[in-house]
Amino acid sequence: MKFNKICVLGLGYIGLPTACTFATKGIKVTGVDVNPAIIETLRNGEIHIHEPGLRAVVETAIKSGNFTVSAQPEEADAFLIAVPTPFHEGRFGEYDGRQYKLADMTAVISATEAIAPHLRKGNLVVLESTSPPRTTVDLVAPILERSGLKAGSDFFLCYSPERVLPGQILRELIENARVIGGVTPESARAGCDLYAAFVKGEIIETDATTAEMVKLMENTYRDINIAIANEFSRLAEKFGVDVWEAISLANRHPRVKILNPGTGVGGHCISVDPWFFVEAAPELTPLIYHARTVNDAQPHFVVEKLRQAFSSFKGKKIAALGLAFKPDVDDLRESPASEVIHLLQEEGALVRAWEPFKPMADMPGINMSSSLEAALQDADAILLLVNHTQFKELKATEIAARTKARLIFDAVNAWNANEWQSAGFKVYRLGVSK
Ligand code: SAJ
Repeated sequence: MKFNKICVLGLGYIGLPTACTFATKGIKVTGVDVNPAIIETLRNGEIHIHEPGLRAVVETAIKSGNFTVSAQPEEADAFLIAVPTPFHEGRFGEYDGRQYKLADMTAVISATEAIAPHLRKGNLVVLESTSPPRTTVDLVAPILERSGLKAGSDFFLCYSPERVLPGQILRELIENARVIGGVTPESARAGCDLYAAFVKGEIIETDATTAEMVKLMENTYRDINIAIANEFSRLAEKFGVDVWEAISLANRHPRVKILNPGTGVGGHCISVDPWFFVEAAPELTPLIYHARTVNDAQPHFVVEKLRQAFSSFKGKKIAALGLAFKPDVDDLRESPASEVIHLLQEEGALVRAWEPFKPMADMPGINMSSSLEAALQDADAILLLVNHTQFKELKATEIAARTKARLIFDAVNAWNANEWQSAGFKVYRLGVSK
């Protein structure tokens, strides 16, 4: 099948790179977003996302004349839905005493409704947003069929999960294997034809519900593995062991690959997606549920560990380094680092946060520093929360000369404890008993 024009709904971390990559392959792309600020930014040739290499791809796409933006979808050969699927704030389900979060599918529903009037016979619609199992057949298909056309026979319908890692999006978009789940085999085939425009990895056809489940399984698998690493950090402290050393030794086993403990699991994927399984089948998911609660509790564990350094946090001046949800990205959503800061502030600590990827971010209730210098000024302690490359490269002796703080807490195993001790710091590390 040949696609001359596509419409991409949602110009976020996935939609924008995907839309522009298609445009660089000679396909006319209309990028659609409901947020006027995003449309305005892109029309001015700017981008609203920090992602290595994205600016160049967007510029190439715009210059080629193939990429335009709009507030509304229009007729096209294919429609891609890449809108957020967060969970509802403040609304929960309950099963057997376990409270679970609920998926908010509002954006998927509105995007699908916006496509329906433009849908023509022979079109392809692909849902990329991470969604609960059966969303494509039970939610998206019925809305599109209000057009009078039948999914699978009049138009093709697929679910194809994005699997790209923030920080590596443009490379992974092209190189990763791509799963295309069709509501019919013909739909899957049409989806393959579309993504073959740029995907160099393997393209694998399956059905839509399998593809949805594959995506949720991938992120749930990672969440559970991070949870066990976090639980190991707690056990190591109890038994007087250095968890980082123990993990590196365990990982010499040919079939063991333990992940890293840290401040918890952030971002808008791994901390959200496992809940879709729990909501869909709470009676079948005790492990998934408990892994989520272990990771959600990890910021509290970090604060408990810090208590070894301070009998009370009241009035203590703390420089917190890193607010992003993970290393070397500027995304501060669902960041466990900010939760650690909020918890410390609740107990009276005076925290100044330094996030080099978004120094002026507006984070409600967090006192952002305009520079590392300003964060370190007057600090009693330095708290390292995110393993950004530029933090790893900080030299203990140089920092010692720039602050009166003589205590560090490293939650991410970024710094060499001996080096910081020699520079005069008292060192605390997550997963290491003192
Ligand atoms: N984290 C740890 N320890 C680790 C690894 C990660 O604490 O050993 C933390 C990170 O600091 C972060 C969170 O987990 O707070 C998630 O980070 P991540 O790098 O594991 O994943 P994401 O959310 O950036 O991207 C994931 C990826 N999924 C998998 O690796 C299975 C990516 O491929 C998906 O496309 C993405 O979710 C998504 O959009 O669903």
